[in-house]
Amino acid sequence: MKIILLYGGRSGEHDVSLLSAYSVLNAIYYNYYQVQLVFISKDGDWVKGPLLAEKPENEDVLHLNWAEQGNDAKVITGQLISPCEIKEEEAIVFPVLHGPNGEDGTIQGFLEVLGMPYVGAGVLASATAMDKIMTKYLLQAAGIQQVPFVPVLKSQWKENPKKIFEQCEGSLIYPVFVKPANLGSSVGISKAENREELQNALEEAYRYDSRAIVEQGLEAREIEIAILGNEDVRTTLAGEIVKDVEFYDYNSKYIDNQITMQIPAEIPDEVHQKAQESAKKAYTILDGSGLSRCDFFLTNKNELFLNELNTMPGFTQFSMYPLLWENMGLKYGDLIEELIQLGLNRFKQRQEFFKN
Ligand code: G1L
Repeated sequence: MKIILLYGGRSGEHDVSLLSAYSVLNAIYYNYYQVQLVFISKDGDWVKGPLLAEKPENEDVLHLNWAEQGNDAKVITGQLISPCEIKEEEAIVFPVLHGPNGEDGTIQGFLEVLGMPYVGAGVLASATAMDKIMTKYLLQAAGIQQVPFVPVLKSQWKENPKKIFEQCEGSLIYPVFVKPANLGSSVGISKAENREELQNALEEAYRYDSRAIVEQGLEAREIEIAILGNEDVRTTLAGEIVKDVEFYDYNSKYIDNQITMQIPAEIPDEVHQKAQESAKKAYTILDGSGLSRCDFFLTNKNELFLNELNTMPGFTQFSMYPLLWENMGLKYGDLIEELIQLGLNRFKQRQEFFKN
C-alpha cells in the first residue's frame, strides 16, 4: 500500500508542515507501506518527489523543487504535476498542510472528488472547525459551555460601528479579545480594553478574514484533550499549556516551540471527566472523524469553556496531540497506523453509501 504524504502548502506556517511531515515520515511502518512524497510549494505548485521504501536518512528529502527551464533554473529534484495526478489505486493520502486549502476542507473535498481515502477529518468537520463563528453556533446548539462572544462580520461593522460597540459592550466586559474567525490564522488576534482599542482590533482582524469574533477576555489556564476515532470516539487525559516556565520539571513537561506542556494536567478528576465528555460531544456534533485536539479554558473556579476544536493539530513527535496519546500508552508510530486505518474505514463506509 502507498501513503501519499502531502505537505508544504501556501501559508506562513509552511515550515511547521515540514516538521510534522518529517516526524510522520520517520514513524511510518515501512514494512507495510511505501511513501510517495508530494510537496505543495508556497506558490501552490504541486511537486512529485521520490517514492520511499524506507526511512530517509535526513529531512533533506522533503525539500523538493522543480526546474523552470530558462534563466531562473531551480534545482530539479521533483516533477511538477497537476493535483489530479496524485490519483492511484491502493493508496491513502496523508495531508499535513496548514492554512488555505489545507485544513479548511478544500483539500478534503478535492480528495473526495478524486475518490481517494485520506487521513483525518472530512469536508464538513474540517470546514466548520476552521471557522470560529460556525464552531460557536454549533457548540451553543449542543449546550457546551463556551466563552461569551459576539460575531462581527466586516460588512456589519462597516455599516454601523456604533451598533457593534453597543452589542459588544452590552454582553461583554473589557478586556475583550478580537480574533479573525479563521482558525488557521494565529495572526490578527488582539486584546481591547476600550472602544478605541476595539475599533483597532477589528480593523486588524479584518486584514485576515471578513469574519471576526469579539470574545470575553478571561483569566484562565489552557487545557487540551486529544480525540481519536470515527464512530467509536476515544479521548485522552488532558494536558496543560503552561505559560509559566518557572516551574519547569523534566519528568512531566515537554517543550515545543517555547511552549511548555504538562501531561497529564494537574486538575481535579471531575474536570478531566467534564472535559472529556464535552470534547466528545463537540467532536460528534461537528462530525469529527480521524482525530481532533480539543482546547479549553479553565478558570480558577474550575469553570470549563470549550475554546476550539483543531482537526489538524501540531503533529511532530513533540507536539501536544501525539504526546497526549503517548501518555495513554499509544506510541507515535502506532498512532499513525491507527489514523491510516481510520481513514481507510471511513472511505470504505462512504463507498457503501454511494452505492445506495
Ligand atoms: F492526517 C492527520 F493525521 F489527520 C493530520 C494531518 C495534519 C494530523 C495533523 C496534521 N497537522 C498538520 O497538518 C499541521 C497543522 C501540523 C501542519 Cl502545518
